[in-house]
Amino acid sequence: MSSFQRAKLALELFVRYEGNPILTAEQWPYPINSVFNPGAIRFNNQVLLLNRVEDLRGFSHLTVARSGDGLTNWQIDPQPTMMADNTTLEERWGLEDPRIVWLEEQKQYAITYVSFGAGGPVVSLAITRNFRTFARLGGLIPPEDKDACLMPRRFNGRFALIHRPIVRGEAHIWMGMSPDLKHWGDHRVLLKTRYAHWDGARIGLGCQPIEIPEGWLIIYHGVRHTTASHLYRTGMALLDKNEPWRVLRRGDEWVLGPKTHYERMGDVGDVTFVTGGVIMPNNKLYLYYGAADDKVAVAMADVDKVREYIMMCPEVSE
Ligand code: BMA
Repeated sequence: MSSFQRAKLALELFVRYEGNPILTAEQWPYPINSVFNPGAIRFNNQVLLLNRVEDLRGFSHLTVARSGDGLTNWQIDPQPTMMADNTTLEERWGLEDPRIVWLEEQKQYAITYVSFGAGGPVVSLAITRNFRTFARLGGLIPPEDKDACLMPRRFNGRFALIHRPIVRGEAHIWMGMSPDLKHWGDHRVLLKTRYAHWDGARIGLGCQPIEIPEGWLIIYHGVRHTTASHLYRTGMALLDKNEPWRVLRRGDEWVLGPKTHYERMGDVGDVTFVTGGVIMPNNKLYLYYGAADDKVAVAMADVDKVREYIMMCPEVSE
């Protein structure tokens, strides 16, 4: 398989839903500026999106929208589902970019989101059974940190968190371990930015890690700075199933990037920012993403083709 053939597969892997964008500010039951970067999960035989909604002060909160087919007839909660707790320093300026995962042991959903407070953006954890009431477990690792998700189960007795701290101005993807979801250690870099590539300036986790027979599929965003804008695109990597701190493969090319008018124009143009992934009963992977930081869109791929693609990607040697 030549690199041209693989690049062709990468280009054709994800197909945008023709009804995109699926959620916009105009549809909202109360006045807002924008809706984008949703966490996504299957819940009660529906697709549930926990959307980042920006109000007219520029602060964000989270609101649920549900749909049977994950594409149409979205039922949006009439009020914000999860508001920032303005009495805390941590959540002073809002809640952003949630990722959702089902914790197998706790039988609850874990939501990692960015709390935007005086100390800078920090990753916070909330737990829920029903997406109506949320137990807040607070900030996990000191700021500046974003783009985080828990793995759904323990490895060698410990929980694993994928996250994106800024260290010495560098924005790589890290993994930390914890026995109790409170104390974190054994921090290590999983994936680094790649100089001069599409993911050379910054990277961060996209949606929750997705378990496939070959390991954990990682969808991540990469940023390229140009004279005109910051291009936010999406690529893939594969982690070992039992030792997810080991990166097995990483794609050279991106698989989704700003092309359509709704991705190129908006509050922040040239952004595709994946935050939710759902495997549907038809064996398709639906990726939910913020388009230009003001609307929600979805792109779909055959899970078998995604697996074929990632196994064609170069192996990563440690
Ligand atoms: C990142 C995050 C996202 C946003 C993206 C593009 O740093 O803040 O919320 O979608 O930038 O503007």
